Amino acid sequence: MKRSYLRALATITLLASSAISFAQTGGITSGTIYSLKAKAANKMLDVANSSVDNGATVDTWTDTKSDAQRWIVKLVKKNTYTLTNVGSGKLLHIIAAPADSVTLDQSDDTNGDDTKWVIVKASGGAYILQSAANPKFALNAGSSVDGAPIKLATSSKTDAQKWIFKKELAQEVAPTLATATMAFDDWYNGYQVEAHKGFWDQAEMMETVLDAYEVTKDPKYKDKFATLYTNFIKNHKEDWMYNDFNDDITWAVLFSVRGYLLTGNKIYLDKAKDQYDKMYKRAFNNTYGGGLIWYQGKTSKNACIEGPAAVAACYLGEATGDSTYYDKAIALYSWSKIYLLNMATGKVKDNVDINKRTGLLRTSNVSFTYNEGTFLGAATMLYKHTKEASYLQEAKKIAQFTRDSIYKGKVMNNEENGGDLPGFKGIFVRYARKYTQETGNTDLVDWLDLNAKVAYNNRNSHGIIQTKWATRNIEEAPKPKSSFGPSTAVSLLFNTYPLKM
Ligand code: 7K2
Repeated sequence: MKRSYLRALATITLLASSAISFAQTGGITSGTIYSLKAKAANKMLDVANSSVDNGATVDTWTDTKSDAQRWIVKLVKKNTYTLTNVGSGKLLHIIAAPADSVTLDQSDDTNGDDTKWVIVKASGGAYILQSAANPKFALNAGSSVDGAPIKLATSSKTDAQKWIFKKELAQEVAPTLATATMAFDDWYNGYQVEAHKGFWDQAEMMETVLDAYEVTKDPKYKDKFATLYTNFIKNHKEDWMYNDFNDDITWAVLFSVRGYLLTGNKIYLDKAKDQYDKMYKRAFNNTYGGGLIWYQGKTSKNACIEGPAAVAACYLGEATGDSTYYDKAIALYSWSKIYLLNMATGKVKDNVDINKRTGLLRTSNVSFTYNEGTFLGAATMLYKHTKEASYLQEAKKIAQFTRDSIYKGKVMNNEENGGDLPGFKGIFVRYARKYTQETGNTDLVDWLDLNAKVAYNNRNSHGIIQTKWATRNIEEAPKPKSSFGPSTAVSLLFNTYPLKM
């Protein structure tokens, strides 16, 4: 069982055993997990965006079975309780002295009355929660709109102030196998991924299926991959060279070569080798000193081709025993260090191109997580192959840049706009897993676990998690249009389980 799950159980047991000496409100069992549904609004008492931070707003939301909607109710004095959010471990708290319209947030235990609630039994199996700081004011759900903040209001005993308590069982805290499996099924079936006809997005979703197989070894994922592979060839033919995006070819090479390494099916290897070799031949030139062009006929050389092509070459070297593939990987990586990789910071810049007016080279300063991801992977694989410590140091730089500079140690919550961007983070976490497992460096583990836990708690009622992992999925019906963005959390959940060694 996962450590975080055990920790949650231990907290509940501790809370259950502590309070027995005061009179309890009838029907409420101290130490039990409850969900609270607002009677009039018919929505759950919820921590906004499943935040784990002090000060996060408490609102109402559709029932998504999230731990952000579950509360451990603990008796602290006569008929008076604290409510601890299961997702965050923080307490239901008023942000100011009780008055009409004072809002609620979650907070560490203040030991004051601002985190204590007098629970009064009302009619129809419901309860009223009065602030212990001034019982004239009660918790009021004024709106049934998802995300409407809960406020205090003068006690009226109307349905807006009635809450239906329901006992809930402790559930697993992501990342665990069960949470990853549920997220996979809801995504895969909900979007009919097998019928999707995309090229590079489909390629990366096929990698997510391979992640599930790699981590679980459950043959059902191998079978799904076989179906996806057949469909991919049906949709995009045996020879992909009609596609001018060299990166597209390379993403598809990645699922092919990994498909071989994980299943032993030689057809996948033959495809990977054939398409990689053709891609490399047409994409490599000596402008700017080397590297692959991103798109046939254009002049830019982009991290989104150099990184995947270096990783694919390492996999091909591993799969074929042909060391010239590793030579290619080393050459692409070394060339990328001139223009794209800032090894002082760990940042991976998007592309280098010629300025047609000045004739000088210009490196784009923007960075995207998939590029940090593939170069983290390339550095890890080249370290494993060469045993040169500089690769390990560089991998660590890229990993820590992503965690600390891009995300400040918080949950990854961006790249939501556009067709391609929403899929990027799923690629990063794939290589974050590889880095962790193959180098033994644990510097990303706690951060990735936090990402997995919060992302899972932000799923909608269809079990779909959008690409902004720290934001509750507001798209209840219909769910987010594209399957690619929601695939990233599936990648996250499998690639973080079980990451600890
Ligand atoms: O400019 C490139 C790349 O450098 C940049 O990171 C992204 C940002 O945009 C393009 S890459 C987008 C392509 C990915 N490969 C498949 C193509 O269909 C797609 O346009 O988004």
